[in-house]
Amino acid sequence: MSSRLSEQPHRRFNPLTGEWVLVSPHRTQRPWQGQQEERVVNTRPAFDESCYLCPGNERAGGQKNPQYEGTFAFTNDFSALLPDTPELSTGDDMLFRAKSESGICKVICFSPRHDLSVPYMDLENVAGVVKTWKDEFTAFKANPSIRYAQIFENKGAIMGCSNPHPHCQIWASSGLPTVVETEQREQKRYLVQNGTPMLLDYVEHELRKGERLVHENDHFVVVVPYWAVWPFETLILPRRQITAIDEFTDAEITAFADAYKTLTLIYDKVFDCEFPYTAGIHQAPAVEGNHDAWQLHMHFYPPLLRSATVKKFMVGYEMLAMPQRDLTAETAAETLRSAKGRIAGA
Ligand code: H2U
Ligand code: ZN
Repeated sequence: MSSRLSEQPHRRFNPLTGEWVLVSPHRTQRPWQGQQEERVVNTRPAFDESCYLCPGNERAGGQKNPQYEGTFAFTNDFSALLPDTPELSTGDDMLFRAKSESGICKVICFSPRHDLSVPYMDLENVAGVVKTWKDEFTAFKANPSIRYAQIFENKGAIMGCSNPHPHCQIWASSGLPTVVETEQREQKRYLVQNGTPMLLDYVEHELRKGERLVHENDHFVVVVPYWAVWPFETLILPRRQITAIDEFTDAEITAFADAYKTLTLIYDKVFDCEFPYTAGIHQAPAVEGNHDAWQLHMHFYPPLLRSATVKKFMVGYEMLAMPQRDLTAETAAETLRSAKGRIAGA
């Protein structure tokens, strides 16, 4: 992009959502007298007898966790979606429209260790998490009442995570969630217009340009997307077309684990803290069909902006007009690459 444009206030287009983000590079120097978050440094024990996710402990619903050794998946005791919801609808009322939604919600503990988040787990164990995602997705695909499986991780109290024991969730639903529906529509539009999957074209451009690259291995690439909204937002993208996680080979499971582990380790190095984020995989619906436009990808949305204690707020103009960011995607990628340089052995 022309260097003059990147130094001026400008807007950038997100082709996945069809929305714009306002970029104001000159604004990073403004003073901050607002809210400060607590700096989160991990002082957790390997086992916490009061944790409802640790092996052998009792959960809120009264069930006891097994002495699990790898990942442990269970049905959420407070599921937002239930499998036996009757099919009801208000019909086509223009102003008061509703229909029932059914589904299954699962919680997946990454490992028995209460203290080990993804960046500090062995690569093999992170691969075990990715393998569990593949197995869960495959099972949901075989379930005729499920249309989509949303895999996500909320990390850190600042992101609403209710328990520090490393875990993620999968919410599988009878309908397509709205963000996924939007990305599907835009990817289909791109395929019709260009004849190739959007994110496959995109990753090739990013590899050629290099300015937003954070990490790459044989199968995956990590970039700060050109249209990033959150300060250190990133995307993990495959190098070949992969529409959903059930297509991952064993080598891709390990390579995806490497991207996940390395990126989160880089994040922890940026401000020397346990870096919070919400992350999740977008992929084709968990039903057989033509998913040619889809390219699986994982979004990371970390809220921290300028230090371990100052986060970005999505309020005011962002809520009422359009999202806005101060530092450019290129500057954020540079910061992440220099944090990567501080990882021992990198
Ligand atoms: P977070 O990923 O936002 O921390 O959520 C943890 C989930 O764990 C949350 O959805 C579930 C909550 O319903 N949970 C159980 O299933 N059993 C429990 O004993 C407590 C929490
Ligand atoms: Zn625990």
